[in-house]
Amino acid sequence: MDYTKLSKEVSYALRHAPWEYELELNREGFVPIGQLINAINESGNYSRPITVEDLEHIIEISDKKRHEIQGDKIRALYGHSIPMHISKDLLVPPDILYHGTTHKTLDSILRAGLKPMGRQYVHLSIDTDTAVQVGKRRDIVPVILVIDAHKAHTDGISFYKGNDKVILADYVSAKYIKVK
Ligand code: HQG
Repeated sequence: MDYTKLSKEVSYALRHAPWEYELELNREGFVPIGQLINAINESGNYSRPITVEDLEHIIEISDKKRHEIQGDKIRALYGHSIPMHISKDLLVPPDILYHGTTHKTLDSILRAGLKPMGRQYVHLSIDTDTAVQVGKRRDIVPVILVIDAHKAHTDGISFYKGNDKVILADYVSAKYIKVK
């Protein structure tokens, strides 16, 4: 079983294109596991039909906690780009958060702030290691931004839970952002 391929397909279905799998996400982004399994198995893309144990396995072995199973439902914890708004739980952020990005986008971010771009939320990291990992997807030596989350939160900006390393926001104004 190609678990990397399966994890990517689950992310694609739950974050970006549930309609291609005839799935309807609830407001927290959950779908019935059985429906997701049936839809993936219809493609016949894997060496054998996938099972709920395979989905549990990709969550267990993944370096990032991307998906979550609750009872008979599964969801992506972050990353959504679908038009329907996924509701996330509010949290009080740590005082400082980080964001790893590219040199190319730095000027724009320092001018316009961090925007969700193609996704529903801005993705922030709880530590610099995570931010470096995020930024390295696009720049060999990423820029690490330091976010004054304490000040932003005090000013009334909402932060939401992604997973243990990822915190979400609707938008982060440039006034809370410094380059590390
Ligand atoms: C940038 C992955 C210009 C932003 C990761 C980023 C993460 C701006 C890009 C998760 C901008 C959007 C999300 C502005 C933001 N002007 N560029 N005003 N504001 N940007 O992929 O945070 O492996 O949508 O800096 O690890 O890179 O898929 O967001 O470079 O946790 O599970 O616009 O996706 O997780 O890129 O990554 P993305 P992201 P997975």
